[in-house]
Amino acid sequence: MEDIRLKDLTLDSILELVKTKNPEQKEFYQAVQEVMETVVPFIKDHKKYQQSGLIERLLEPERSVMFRVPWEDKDGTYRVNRGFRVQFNSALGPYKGGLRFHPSVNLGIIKFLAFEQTFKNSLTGLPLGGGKGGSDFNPRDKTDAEVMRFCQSFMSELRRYISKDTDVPAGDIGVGEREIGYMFGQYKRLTAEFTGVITGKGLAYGGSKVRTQSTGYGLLYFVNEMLKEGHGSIDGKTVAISGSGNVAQFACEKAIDLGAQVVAMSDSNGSIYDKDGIDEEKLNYIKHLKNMKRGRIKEYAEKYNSEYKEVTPWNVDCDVALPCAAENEITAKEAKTLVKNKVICVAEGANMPCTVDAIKILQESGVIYAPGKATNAGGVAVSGLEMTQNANRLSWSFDTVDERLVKIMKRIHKKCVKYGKNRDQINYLKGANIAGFIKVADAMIAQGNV
Ligand code: NDP
Ligand code: 2IT
Repeated sequence: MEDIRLKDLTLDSILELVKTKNPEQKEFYQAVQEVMETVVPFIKDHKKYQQSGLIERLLEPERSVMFRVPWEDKDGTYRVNRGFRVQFNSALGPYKGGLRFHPSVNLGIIKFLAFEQTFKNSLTGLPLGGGKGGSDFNPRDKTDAEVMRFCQSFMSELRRYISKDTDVPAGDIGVGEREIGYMFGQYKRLTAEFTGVITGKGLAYGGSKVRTQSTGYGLLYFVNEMLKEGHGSIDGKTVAISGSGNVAQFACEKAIDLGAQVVAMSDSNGSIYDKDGIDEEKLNYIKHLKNMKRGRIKEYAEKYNSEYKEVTPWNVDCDVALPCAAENEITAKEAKTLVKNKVICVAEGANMPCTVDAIKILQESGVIYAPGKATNAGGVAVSGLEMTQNANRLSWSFDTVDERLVKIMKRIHKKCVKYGKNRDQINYLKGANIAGFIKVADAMIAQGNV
């Protein structure tokens, strides 16, 4: 049998290689396709990036770890989950990226997230490599004590592969302040070190101000920049948001703050439609419902007498759609519905919420669309600022961090325009992919064939 290797630098050959080497990792394949569709034509025009081995190295994680996570449930039964950490690329700095606890987690999902993270982190301009991890554990129906035992067991193994200077995890779906606290506590206990090994920590023990808000706020700062290119601003626009977790809550908060009207939010069971708009008080209810009670969005509809349907939130009249839940929530079907309803802008709070077909439909219909690696980079950017504060034993004010976040999002927007502008149109996908690629590729070339 012949060696499996890249035949040439065409999109077809690259995708064939990825498929052959990673059968069944469909989300990873999709993420590579999305990046390479725009990066391959760029490489064709730039000889430097045709260097042998560069693309193969970019598509192969430096290291993938899978491990057993045994824990004891409330009935005294011993349970076993699978843990993952994919350290994708360290060309720009220590691996950086969140941990996801959700039953759908598998190696392909973590690889797609770590691959995307590499480009996202590059776009932030901070010295961060790309990684991601997690487990197929579902924290949703567990007691606090069960979650704590699980997190302790997870960290007992993960600690072998991470440190403040090599790999710094954070939260993602199913991993919020509670889980981060338990994992940080266990790392500290096992290593006897109080270091910034994980970000998204509570403010009492080394967390950064604005980290909780940063992904959602950053998304809105970016959307405002997008709308300034010919559509005014976010002020007065109608917004639909999917999800009601961390990213969705703070996207909603900043949208309200900037004068928009948010009419829809959701969870994995269904969505609410509130034609009067979600105001600050109603949002506080959602935060309490989701973060403290760990309840369902349906309860919002009961409390505020609004509509609830067991469907996605995309079939509503809105100017701006912000998918902030999970991958592939907007397929061709939802994209067509959004276009029919005259959406102006779709910006991703989640990672890869739009399928490849959905993106094409949006772009071809003149909707301004921007990918998560640009629009949701505010979360990891403030994580990077948390690392800096921890390393210097400092704690910056809310305004200081927020101002830096605004600057970072504006800078990312500029980079997207620089590499994505074609006459009057800005292709944000192209701009984000190429700008993210250049920095990583330059660093990889400089560091040799490693
Ligand atoms: P949370 O766990 O706080 O919230 C997730 C939300 O999405 C919940 O409302 C959840 O509903 C919903 N959801 C999860 N899976 C699905 C699904 N398959 N279909 C429909 N709804 C679903 O996570 P985050 O808010 O942190 O993350 C949301 C997205 O943002 C993810 O794609 C994540 O990767 C991305 N992201 C997060 C960052 C962060 O800093 N937290 C940074 C950048 C990106 P339910 O309660 O029913 O499960
Ligand atoms: O997808 C993401 O960028 C995150 N979940 C945040 C990663 C981080 O290290 O803050």
